[in-house]
Amino acid sequence: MKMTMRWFGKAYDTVSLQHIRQVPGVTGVISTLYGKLPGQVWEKEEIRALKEEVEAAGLELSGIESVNIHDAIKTGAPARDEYIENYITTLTRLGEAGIPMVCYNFMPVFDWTRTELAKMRPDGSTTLSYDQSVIDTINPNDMTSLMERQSKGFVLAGWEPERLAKLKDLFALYKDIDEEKLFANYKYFIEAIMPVCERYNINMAVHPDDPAWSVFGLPRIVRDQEKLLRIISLSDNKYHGVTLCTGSLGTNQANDIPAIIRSLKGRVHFTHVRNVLHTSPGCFEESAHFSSDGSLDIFAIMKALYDIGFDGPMRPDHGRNIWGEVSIPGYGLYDRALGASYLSGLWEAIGKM
Ligand code: DNO
Repeated sequence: MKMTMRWFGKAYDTVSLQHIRQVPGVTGVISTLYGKLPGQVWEKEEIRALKEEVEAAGLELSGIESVNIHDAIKTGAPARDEYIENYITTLTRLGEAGIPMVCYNFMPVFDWTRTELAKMRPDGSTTLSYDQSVIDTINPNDMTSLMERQSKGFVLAGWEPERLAKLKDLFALYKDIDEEKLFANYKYFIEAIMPVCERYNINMAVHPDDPAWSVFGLPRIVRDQEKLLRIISLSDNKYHGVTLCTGSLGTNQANDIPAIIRSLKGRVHFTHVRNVLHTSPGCFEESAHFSSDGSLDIFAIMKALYDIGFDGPMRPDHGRNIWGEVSIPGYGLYDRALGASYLSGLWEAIGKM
């Protein structure tokens, strides 16, 4: 396992590479070219500059999160082949730069969804939370203002303004797309990109849907063990794998995450480890990483990852905002550093057991 942290780039992040470098055990960052729209080709020069900046700080660029997928690919629209070509060009350039892992998602319209970005916890920290009853009563078009109101002026990955401006059109695109069609379009995409991944040794890691169920009536297919195994069966190429995100899969209490990890041996290419606290049916909040603070057994999760020989990048994923830190919601330095240290400690202990 390689411990990493997500870094949004100088123009967007409140956390510097120098700070990340001082978190014990962290050897790399996961980043992306923010501002790139789904479908856009990434320039060689931009990739090189990002890599050099990270390496100059004594860190490794351990992977990209995300190269986003254009909706024409997800919906199987006529333009999909053109966008797949663009995706392949971007992967080729990332491969030439030696990037070993690319995370992406196959969620229609919305990426991760939360209803509050700064819910106050009893200890005075704030965190992201979700309440299904709010989602049930809200018009999807109002999600934009709900997120904007709470984002403290930061651009949230997955909630880029350019994307949200087109919500109505996006919903129209998915009108006839059900789970089966989404699976078929996914297979078409994976088959098309596997040769370039194989050529450059790029592990592709699909991120689970968050929360792990359908929102606003949109189909979502990356959400439980059965569906993950079906996704893996879309290609027997080992470069086709998953981002094991415990916080996303853990939104559904029926998901046995250690069992899911064991069933995906060899195909877990990236891990996001964090905890969630279930407060009532359909409601959860992001707790501190410790098992004692949330509903997930983080020790059992780390043990399962250790047992399957997981050797890819891991990141502590979201943290609470603590000690008065103002940051991109979920991506402050302090609580993620505590999370990284806790996870590295568990890993060392499991190794020595
Ligand atoms: C949220 C993230 C997601 C993730 C994408 C991957 O904090 O976990 O936005 O990066 O779904 O494409």
